[in-house]
Amino acid sequence: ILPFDWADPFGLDSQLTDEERLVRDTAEGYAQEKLQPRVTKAYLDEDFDRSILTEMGELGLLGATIPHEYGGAGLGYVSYGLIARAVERVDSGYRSAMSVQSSLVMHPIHAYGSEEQRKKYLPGLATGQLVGCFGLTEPDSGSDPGSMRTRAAKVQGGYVLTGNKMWITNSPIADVFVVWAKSEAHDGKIRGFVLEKGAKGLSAPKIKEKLSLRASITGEIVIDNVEVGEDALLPNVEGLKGPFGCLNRARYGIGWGAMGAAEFCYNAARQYTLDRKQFGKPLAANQLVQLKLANMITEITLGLQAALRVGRRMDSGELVPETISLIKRNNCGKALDIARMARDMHGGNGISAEFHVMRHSSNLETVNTYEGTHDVHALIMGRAITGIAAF
Ligand code: TGC
Ligand code: FAD
Repeated sequence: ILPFDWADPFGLDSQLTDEERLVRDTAEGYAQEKLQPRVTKAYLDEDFDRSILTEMGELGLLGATIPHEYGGAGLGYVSYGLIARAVERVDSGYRSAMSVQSSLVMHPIHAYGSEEQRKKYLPGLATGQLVGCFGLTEPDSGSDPGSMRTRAAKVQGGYVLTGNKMWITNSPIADVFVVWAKSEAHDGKIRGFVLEKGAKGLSAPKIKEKLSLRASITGEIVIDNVEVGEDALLPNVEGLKGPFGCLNRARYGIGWGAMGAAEFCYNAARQYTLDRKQFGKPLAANQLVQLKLANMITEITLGLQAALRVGRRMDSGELVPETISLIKRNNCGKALDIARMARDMHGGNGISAEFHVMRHSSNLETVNTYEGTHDVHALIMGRAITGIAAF
């Protein structure tokens, strides 16, 4: 009989390879040493420090699954998930910056781009010299991206794009914009285009006064008759499966990341209730408190184990999108519950920035919404369960 490990009951650590443990230790070391000390000020000031992307790039944390020849680390999806978990343990906004760059910008350029596009953009994105963003959502098209209005008209030698994208992570600081538009030249089908900062008619105003994900920068993309050459089109994908193919990877990473935020909150609630005394004994001596801690670590353990299972399947070439919906939905929803509970267990201190739990809880409101809301992922699963699309 072995003792119960309150931090890792199922021994996740022992299920990792040496390489995965090394990646995890690198990401955790960076996140704790470099990100944790600056997150509170960044959050309060609603400021994203651009140099975080170059720091991550130096450590190989951007585009971790992209092959070496394009500047990536050539790692598997379990390693990518471990990076997301380590970074999101500090802040969901920092994980956002990493996952947009890796899964939503580098992945489509690698998977759907020409060799020229790969060589032109991927090495700079891998080092963080270039920042990327992914424009799918529009003011009137969120859960239903198929209703997008952004259009690409054909002109001689290229395209002219027009439209507005909304709620776009990293857009105000982006150099490279992967934008999805309905293309006249392709029967109105959705196609991906790579736009570059500085193009005439392209701007990305910042969305201010967010009450969630404040350490991440979010903006619009205003595309006002932006003219691009033929070489801006991602040649190798057509239709919504283009953006969804990227979202599969990013949603999977969020499944891990949300558990990192939840682990922070569980650890904080455990330590706080052990240290704080009321009625002459530690808060942790009360049955109600122990029940809450037991519920937290149960959901975290199951959520991490599920994320590991999905990652192992992806690494062996089995990608089942509905299983990604399962972990994205469940892990975000449970992490949000855990963060709210941890906030409650900290009493009045729980609302202070110093204790971090309310920041995590506010962040997880976004994480539970973006990349497909909690309910939309239930509908994706519902369609696979019943064969009936309910949206
Ligand atoms: P539907 O008919 O289901 O599918 C259209 C085409 O796409 C294919 N497809 C997929 N391909 C690959 N992976 C998947 N997961 C796929 N899901 C669908 C499908 O086979 C079909 O292909 P084809 O060849 O037949 O054309 O499309 P629908 O319009 O009915 O979709 C409905 C629904 C609900 C599934 C979908 O619209 C959805 O997922 N909505 C949520 C939108 C969303 O997730 N937006 C995310 C925006 S990006 C973002 O939030 C980034 S935040 C980043 C950060 O800061 O971390
Ligand atoms: P809506 O689709 O209007 O949904 C509103 C509510 O209705 C939700 O509760 C939803 O679950 C529910 N609903 C919708 N349809 C149905 C239905 N058929 N049945 C039942 N309920 C339904 N997008 C990008 O493209 N790139 C980014 O980088 C990006 N970053 C983001 C960063 C932040 C901080 C935020 C907040 C969002 C970001 N998004 C990004 C957008 C995000 O993906 C969308 O907000 C999300 O997909 C939901 O769309 P919506 O906000 O339009 O909500």
